[in-house]
Amino acid sequence: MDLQKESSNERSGWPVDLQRPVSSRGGDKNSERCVQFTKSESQQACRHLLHPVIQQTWPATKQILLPSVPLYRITHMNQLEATKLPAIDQRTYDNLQTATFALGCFWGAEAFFGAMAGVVRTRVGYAGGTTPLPTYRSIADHIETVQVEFDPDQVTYPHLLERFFAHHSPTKEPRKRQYTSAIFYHSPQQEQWAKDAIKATEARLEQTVTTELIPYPTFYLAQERHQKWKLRREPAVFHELQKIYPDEVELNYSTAVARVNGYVGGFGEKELLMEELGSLGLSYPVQQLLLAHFLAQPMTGCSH
Ligand code: MHO
Repeated sequence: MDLQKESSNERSGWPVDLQRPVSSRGGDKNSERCVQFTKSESQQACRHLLHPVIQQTWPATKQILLPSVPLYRITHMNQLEATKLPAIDQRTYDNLQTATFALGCFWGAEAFFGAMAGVVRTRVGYAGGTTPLPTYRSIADHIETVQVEFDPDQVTYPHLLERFFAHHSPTKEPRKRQYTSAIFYHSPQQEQWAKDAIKATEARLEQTVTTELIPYPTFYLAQERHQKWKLRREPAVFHELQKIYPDEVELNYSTAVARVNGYVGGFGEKELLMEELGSLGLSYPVQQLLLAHFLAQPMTGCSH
């Protein structure tokens, strides 16, 4: 199949060859915006669609859910309409890296990392279990997880680890497997840094750290209502970003959206917010509203 040709389905944009069913292709009512792929299909799709989640290796038997709108549209849109995008989303990066963490409820965790300098994209999902196709309602043995793409020239993995350990209680037993503290390492170097950080945290807290250290597995993207949860609770702000990114996949891929999701929840540093405020794609009144939310919010985890 020539994936460079735009032989794509009108509605979803996936190449038509990938539209045919693989067994039931999901079937969960919450995954209607997802399409299920086998490994070889995913690899082809990955090359074509530049999907960040699947640029990893995984066992041949595993399948993965991808959003039903492919990211190559973003590439097209960036070329065609670059000037209409928020300035922060027009930046380009040579060498982004991925970090995957679990630190309790993923709503707050995504906002926490999204507001951090050097973090370029965030998304939430499920990882660490064996049950196929988890969803929020049938999470089974998976853990709520946040995945972060970061620019290592601006923020290092050890710094992300330091923030990870500072932001939750890594010595407590989780109230459910769903909220287990875990680091999913993507390379031997990340594994070593994580081990060092666990040791340093144990020395600092004088307690045993219960954080699980797990090789990066399949990551199942959560349903869109869980992505950028904090932002979705503030309609006046959310709707301006939705106007720029009417497509949910594009919305979730935006740095501006990741940042605003963090700032609206009170996360991040005021200096960075002031520096970035004009680059987030928001009108002047909504910039002021964002600032007001930032100053008023107590940096809550999961609640509204
Ligand atoms: N509010 C829920 C957690 C939601 S979360 C995405 C609770 O605290 O039980 O797990």
